[in-house]
Amino acid sequence: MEPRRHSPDPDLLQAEKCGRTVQVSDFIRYHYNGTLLDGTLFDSSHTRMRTYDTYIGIGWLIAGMDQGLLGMCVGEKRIITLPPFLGYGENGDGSDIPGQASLVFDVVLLDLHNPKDSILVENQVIPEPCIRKSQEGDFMRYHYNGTLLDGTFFDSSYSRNRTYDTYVGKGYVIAGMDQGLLGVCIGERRRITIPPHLAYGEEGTGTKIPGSAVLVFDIQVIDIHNPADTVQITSSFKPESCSTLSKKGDFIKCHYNASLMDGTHIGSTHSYGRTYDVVLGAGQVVPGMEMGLKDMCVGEKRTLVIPPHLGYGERGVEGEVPGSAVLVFDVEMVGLEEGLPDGYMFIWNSDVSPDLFTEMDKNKDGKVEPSEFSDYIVRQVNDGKGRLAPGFDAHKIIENMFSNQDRNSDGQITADEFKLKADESPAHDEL
Ligand SMILES: [Ca+2]
Ligand SMILES: [Ca+2]
Repeated sequence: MEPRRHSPDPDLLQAEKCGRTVQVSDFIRYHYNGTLLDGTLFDSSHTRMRTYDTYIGIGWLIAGMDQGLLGMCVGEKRIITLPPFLGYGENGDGSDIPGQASLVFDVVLLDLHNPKDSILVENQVIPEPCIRKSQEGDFMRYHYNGTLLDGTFFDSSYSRNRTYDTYVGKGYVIAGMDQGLLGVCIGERRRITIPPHLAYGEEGTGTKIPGSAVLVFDIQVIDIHNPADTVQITSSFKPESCSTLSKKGDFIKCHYNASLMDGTHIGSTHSYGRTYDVVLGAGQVVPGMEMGLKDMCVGEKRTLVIPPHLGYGERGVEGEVPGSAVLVFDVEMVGLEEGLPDGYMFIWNSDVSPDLFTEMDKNKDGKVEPSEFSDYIVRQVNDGKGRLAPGFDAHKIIENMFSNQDRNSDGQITADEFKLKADESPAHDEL
């Protein structure tokens, strides 16, 4: 007599329904109530509050269970009835099960794997085009939902509202995840099913992941970068005349839209209602932006992909940019004012007057006061005879120029102080 199964579907139909059924040499975790034919309960995994975990089909179980559990799907319930010779035979188990007892097991299968399993990748949704696939050593930000094989939830990055961030292929995450995160596109979704020997093993972890549990992660990749990445610059539009290119010291005006790699909007000059004004090379913006705005002409449009080490780093910007995020800037340069040569804050456009000091000393008292100095420089700039470095506060520059000339810092420049400065400076210095 075979053990009778009161399961509606034959194994084959079950496999079609659930994808995988219990086979000989699999490892399974299940709950059961064991009763005699009269309904007397002799054993229950439920009352012990832990699953029964075992290999199947290789003699670890009584013969009737070794046969009766074959072909089950995870989540399936079965009632398996055994005759005594497939259970504990003529003598019973010596305590609760009498001799010649038929046994009834009410079983639900929770987990199933084989020690030979590797990870399983399925349910992939791959973006078109796939602009980048993760490689060993990359840094990835991703979201995940984690469940056990029977659907029991154990963890989710979505519920914390922040991505899980890690290096890939370097042993920072469980082995199965390290494998499953390789070759994944930015924006891709995939399900990674990980057997316990590539996850938390026989011990499990915490209160939610039992020993020998198979884990199922549904992940969504937000971004990928490598610490060796530089800024990626793609020019999407160049005006026909594009000869004057931005360089260090230039004062440029731009519009931009900023987003994360998954399209999340970060900010836009259009919504701020003003341009983004930058003196290149002055340390006013993150290094990636400095690099991305160089050699660009007015009217040009670019997309800049800035990795975090050239952007806002591991910390990000509170409430705006997540830590370690890759940023995407769609930039249009709308204005460029050429800067002064490196190190200069003021230059003469034409020849310097031979009698500067006298011209500056308007009230002819032999000293140049700050107001006389400032008035004079502003007039030269307005008349087109001199130029201040663009993008900075003109009053601050002029104040600095004055202090440089006022050697003894008494608030006025004498003819001697002025001469000293003029002697040691080549033409076209600050004054
Ligand atoms: Ca004076
Ligand atoms: Ca002085």
